Amino acid sequence: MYLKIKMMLLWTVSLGFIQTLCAQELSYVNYVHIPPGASQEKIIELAANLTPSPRQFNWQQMELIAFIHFGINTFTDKEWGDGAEDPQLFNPSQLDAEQWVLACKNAGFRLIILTAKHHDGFCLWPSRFTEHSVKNSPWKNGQGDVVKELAEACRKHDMKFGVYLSPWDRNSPYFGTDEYNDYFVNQLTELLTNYGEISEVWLDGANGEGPNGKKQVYDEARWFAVIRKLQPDAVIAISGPDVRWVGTETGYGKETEWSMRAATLKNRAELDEQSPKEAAFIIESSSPGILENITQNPSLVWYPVETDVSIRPGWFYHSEENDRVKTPDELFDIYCSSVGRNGALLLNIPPDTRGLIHDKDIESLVGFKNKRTTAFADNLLSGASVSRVESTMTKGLISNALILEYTLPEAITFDLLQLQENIRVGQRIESFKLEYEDGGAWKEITRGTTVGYKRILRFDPVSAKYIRLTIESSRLIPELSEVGLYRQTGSDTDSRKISMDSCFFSR
Ligand code: FUL
Repeated sequence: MYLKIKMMLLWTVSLGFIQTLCAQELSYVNYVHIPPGASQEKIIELAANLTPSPRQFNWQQMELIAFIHFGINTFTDKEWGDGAEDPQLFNPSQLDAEQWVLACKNAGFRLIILTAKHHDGFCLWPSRFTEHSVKNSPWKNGQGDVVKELAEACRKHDMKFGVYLSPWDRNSPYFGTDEYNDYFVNQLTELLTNYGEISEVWLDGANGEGPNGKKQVYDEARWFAVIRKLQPDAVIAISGPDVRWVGTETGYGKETEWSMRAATLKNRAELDEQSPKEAAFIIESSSPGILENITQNPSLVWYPVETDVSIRPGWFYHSEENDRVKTPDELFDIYCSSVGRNGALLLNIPPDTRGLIHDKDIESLVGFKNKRTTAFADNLLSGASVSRVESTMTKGLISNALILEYTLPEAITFDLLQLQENIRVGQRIESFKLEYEDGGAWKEITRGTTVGYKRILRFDPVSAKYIRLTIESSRLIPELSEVGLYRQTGSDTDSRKISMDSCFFSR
C-alpha cells in the first residue's frame, strides 16, 4: 500500500522555496459548489483542493495584527458609548501615531487596524457626513485627523494599515432607515479613498438600536462591492467574506481549526463580476469537521480565522487596568494558541488619554517579542537527515499518509513542535503524532489534529536522537512547508533581544 522511498536527505526548510512560489500569481480555488449527489470521496477531494485567494494568503502570512481601540470612550472611561457624548471631550494631549507604530512594529506586528468609528459613532477623521467627529473637538483646534496621522506613520515605517468602521452607530440619526446604508457607504468611501492602501476592513457584527430606537438592515452586498472596488487587496473581516471571527475574545483559538468551511453563499451579480473567482458573500458557514453536514451547506469556501483579544481586560484604555496588562508569558501562550492554531492574532493595544501607548503595554510587547525570538531561534532539526515514507494513495481520506523519520548527529533537547502546511496546495492534515525512540521503542511525545497555516504544540522537554512525525490521517496527500523542533524553555539568546528603547528612539 505504501511506496517506500527511503531517501537520506539533508534537511532543508522548504519555506524559502514556497515564498518564491508565492511571489508569483498562482491559481487558486477559494470556493466551490458541491455537485448534487457528490460522493464522500469527491467532497473530500474538493475540500482538500481549496486554497486561499491572494489577499487571504497575504493576510495569513502577516500572523500578527495590532488593534488600536481609541476614541471618545478613551476620554469617558467607557467600553461602549451611547452616541450622545460631547465631541469636546476628545482631547489627547500628546497623540503620537508613530509611537503606536513603532511599539507594534518592534514587537513583530505587520498591520495596524484603527477604530475609525466605534459603536458611539464618533469619527476619528473629519468626515464630511457628520458633525460627530474630531473636527468638533478641541484637539488641534478641530483640524486634526487621527486616521491620517496613523496612515502616514504606517507608511513611513512600512506597516500595513486597516480600519474598523462600526456598522452599528448609536449617534447617526439615519440609523434604522434606508439612508443609513448611504451614510455608511459615504464613510467607507472617505476612508478607502483618502488614506492610501487599506489592507483590512473590519466590520463588527454588532447591530443594536440607533438613537431612534430602530434596528438597521445592513446592505452588506453593497458595502462589499464598494470595498472591492476601492481597495481590491483589502480583506473584509468578521462580517465579511474573507476572514472569519474565531468566536471568542480570549485569544485562544480552537484545537481543530479548518480554514475550509461548509457554507451557504449568496452571489450578487455585481460582486460576481468584481470577484469572479471568490466567494463574495457568505450567509452562513460551519466547521466541516468530518464533512458530514455538507448537505445543509452546499458549498465549500476558504474562510480563515482571526483571533482577537485585548492586551488589557477592556478594549479601550482605562487607567485602573494599568496593573492588569497581559504579561509576556500570557501573550506567548496566546500566540501559540492563536497563530499556532491556524489563525492570525489580532491583539488590541489601546492608547491612553495622552494618545500614547502606556509603558506597561510596551514593556509587555517587548517581552512578548523577546520570548518568540528566543523560542524560535533555531530549528533543532536543521542538522538531521530525513527518511520519508509517503502513501501512494491519492484519493479520499488517507491513513498514515506521510511518515518522516529524523536522525540527528547527536541527541537534541526540545519542547516545542511547529508545523506548517503549504496552504497554496490546501489544508489537508486531519491528525498527526510526534514520537521519539527510546530503548528501541517509539514513544509518543504529543499529538494533534489540524495544522493548516501553522500549528504549535508545547510539551515537557524531551532529549532524543531519533524522532518520528506521522501524519495519521489526511485528506489527500499533505504538503508540509515546515517541520520544526525548538527549545522554548531554558535557552536564552540575549544578543537577539530588543529593548524598550527601540520602541521610542528608532524613528
Ligand atoms: C466587539 C465590540 O462590541 C467591542 O467593543 C470591540 O470593538 C470588539 C473588538 O468587538 O464586538
